[in-house]
Parts: sequence; C-alpha cells; structure tokens
Amino acid sequence: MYFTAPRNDENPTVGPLARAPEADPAFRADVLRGLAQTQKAVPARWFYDMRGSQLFEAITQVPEYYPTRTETALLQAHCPAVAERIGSDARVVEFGSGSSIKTRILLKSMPRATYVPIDICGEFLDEACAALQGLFPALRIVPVEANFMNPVHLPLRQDGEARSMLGFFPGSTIGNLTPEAAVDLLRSMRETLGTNAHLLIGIDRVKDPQRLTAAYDDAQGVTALFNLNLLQRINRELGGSIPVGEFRHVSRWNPLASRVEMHLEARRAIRFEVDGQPFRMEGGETIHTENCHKYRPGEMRVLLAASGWRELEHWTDPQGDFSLILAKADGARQEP
Ligand code: AVJ
Repeated sequence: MYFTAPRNDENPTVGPLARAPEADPAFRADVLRGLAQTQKAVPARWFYDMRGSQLFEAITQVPEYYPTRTETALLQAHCPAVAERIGSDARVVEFGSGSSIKTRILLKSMPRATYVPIDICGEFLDEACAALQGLFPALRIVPVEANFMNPVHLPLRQDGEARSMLGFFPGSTIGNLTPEAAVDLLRSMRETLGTNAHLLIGIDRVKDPQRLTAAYDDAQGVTALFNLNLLQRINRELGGSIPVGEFRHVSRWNPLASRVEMHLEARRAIRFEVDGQPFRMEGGETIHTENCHKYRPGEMRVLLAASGWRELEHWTDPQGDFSLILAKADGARQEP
C-alpha cells in the first residue's frame, strides 16, 4: 500500500511533500504495539510502501537472492503440466498478486483462464491488471481488493467460465508466517477456493545457513536498504523521529524455529518518538522485522495435509533449493 502526494498541476499551491500522507490506522496500531513489546517487532507486511516494493524488486535481482530465479525456472518448466492437468480455462486465484512476472508464466500456459488477483493495494492491483490485459487481450480479469489473510468472497462464476479452480501462491510468501499461522491461511484458502480446487504454491527449502543468511544480507546492501526503509516509512507516515543512521541491518538463522530473521539493531542507546509516544532502545537491542521460515520437503507435505491439501506433484531444481508444489483440496466431494 502506498500514498501519492497531491499533484502539482492539480493543486499548484501544494508541493509534493507539503502534505504528510494519511497514515493507515492499522500501520499506526501495529507499530505502536510492536515497539512497546519487550522484543520490539513490526509485521513484515509494512515493508511494502512504494519504495519498499521497488527495493523488493531490486532484491530479486541480487546474486545472493536465489528464490525468485529458481522459482521462475520451475514455473517455466512445469506450468504446462499444471495447465494440462487442470484445464487451460480454469479460474486462477492469486493470493497477494503484487506486480508479479510469475503470473505471466502461468497464464501463458492457460490463455483461456479467468484471472482473479487478490491484493490489499488497489493502486498496484489496477496497474498490474492493465499491464496484464495488454499482454493477454483474451484473458478475463476480475480483481479483488482484499487482505488475503482473511477468508475472501470470490466473485461469482461468469457465463462460460470453467468449474476448475487453481489457487496460486508463489514466492514462498507462506514463509513469512509461523507454521501455525501458515496452516490457518492454507485452510482459509481451501475454504475460499472450494472443494474441487488445486493449489500451486512455492516454498523455500532449508539449506546451508550461510547461503540462507546471505540471501537476506546481499553484498550490495539492497536488503539492508529494504529493511531500513521501514524506519523511514514510520518517520514519514507516523511522525517518527527515529535516527535511521543509528540502526544496522541484521540477517540471522534461527535453527530452532527453522527461519531466517531480519532485525534492525540499534548501534548505541537511543531515544525517539513515534506518533508523540516516547521509546528507548539499548545499544545492541533489535526491532524484529521479518521471519522467513524454511521447510524440508516432508514438512511441506505435513503443513499442507494439516490444512486440507494433498500433495500431487512436488518439483524442485537440480540443487534442491526451492519447491514448487501442486496440491489438491483433500476429501473433495465430486461435484455433479
Ligand atoms: C516476499 C516474503 C518471500 O521472505 O524471501 C526478501 C521477502 N525479505 N528479502 C522472502 C524478503 C527480504 C521475501 N518474501
């Protein structure tokens, strides 16, 4: 979600930065609550303002960040098989669609699909849909502006639309959630999509901790900028006085929780305000900003089974770095 400043030609007395953007009340509540905790923490979804989204796109290009290019290759190799199994006219529901290039790979194999992207950012959604429609003129697109973490009401099936449903959840976004929350989300997707649905999901695998932490701490420092941008966003949108330069980006492997954690570590003792409220941090104290859970293949199967999904296909790259899984709603009654 991002905010645009009023345009100069529409409002000549106001410069682009003259008016502070409207703060999202949910952002304010999450930040104030998170900074008051013993282990300070801000939910990762607040990374994605305009600059954060651009920085994430840049992360996908750095050499250390293998997930995007690995998953892209897997999709290129296996989407034709998915389309063959499900039908090239299925309804494709993407959870957290963003601006993804990956969708194009899938839709290339499913030219007669109806595409239902779900995203919380209406502005991104509109832009992405327009771009996609330009590439696939025959594609039916029915965007839904919603937070996919909650059960979503899908638009009714239109005339001539196929019965088969394919949920699409690439990028290992599921890894941002704890396993418990991941099960809740996968269950709610199962509910949203219905009894005969399939799910195509990308999940990153456990591997050498050095490669994992490097993927979240690239040499060019793009991930550091991405992490630190959260503090800039807090300052800008919530009237914060956080001394951003006093923070250091940290990426660490937590072996017990099987996840990479990103933190922002205070270099020395500091005080600052957010929304008029005072906060202090000791030197070395951190704000926990993201979890990226990694799974082993068997654990992925268990995670899916616990959420009502049965694994049909499990594809990986030659190095076994990343998984692309096709699952089917379990216990599906055969619809007439
Ligand atoms: C978009 C959540 C999949 O966890 O790998 C990348 C986000 N954060 N580098 C990930 C991210 C820092 C990314 N996901």
